[in-house]
Amino acid sequence: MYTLYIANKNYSSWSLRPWVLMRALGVPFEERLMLFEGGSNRERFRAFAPNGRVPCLHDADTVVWDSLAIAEYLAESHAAVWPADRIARAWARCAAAEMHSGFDALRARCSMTCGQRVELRGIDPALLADVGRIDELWTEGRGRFGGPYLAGPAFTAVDAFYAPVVFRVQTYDLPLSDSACAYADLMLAHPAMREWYDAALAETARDNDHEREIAAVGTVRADYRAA
Ligand SMILES: N[C@@H](CCC(=O)N[C@@H](CS)C(=O)NCC(=O)O)C(=O)O
Repeated sequence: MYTLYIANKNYSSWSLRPWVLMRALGVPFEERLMLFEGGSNRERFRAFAPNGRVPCLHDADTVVWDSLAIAEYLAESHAAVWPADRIARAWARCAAAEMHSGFDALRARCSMTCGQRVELRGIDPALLADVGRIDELWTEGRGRFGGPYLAGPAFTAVDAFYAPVVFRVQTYDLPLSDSACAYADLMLAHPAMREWYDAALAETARDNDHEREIAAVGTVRADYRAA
């Protein structure tokens, strides 16, 4: 049985990727939720991950400590992680890698907070460019591979990598085309996404660093999290 270490479901975008992938694919795992405690969590997290970060997957003695590496590790035993079609698989890997190594403005300005609705003070050109590229990718993938998911008929790792963006779209009401909005709606209705979202809303722990980051970029219009 796999063990997946993650952090607060409300905030931890990197944790969401392998969690939603494994849930959507029906891969059984035990979840260990480690709460953020303000400041750096790295020393505490080093108890289970050599880099002191979440997510981290344990499979007996094997430790895999990066979300993309986790997806690739799972793919060796679970064929459904990536699309079956070779061209769709290459595209899905590129799009997941692009998310893994880019979109700095989106990460910096729109920190994931599933349970809140935030009106941004403004959308600067760098953020607009990131949102535009996401729209382009989502529209291209669904157009090329027939949808409704990014690389074809099934939920695969590339959808898991964009799952945190879907929650950000909902939180910050990011400007997307109708086709990209339709994909976000599809993802928000997925049972694995709903399970994560419901658990995020039920969390009562708050991390001051995340809360400060969110308050700095906009006005919180609604907060659906448990008090
Ligand atoms: N490249 C890593 C990044 C993981 C990451 O940055 N995780 C953050 C939380 S979402 C973390 O553990 N931060 C702990 C800290 O810095 O205190 C991955 O893909 O897994």
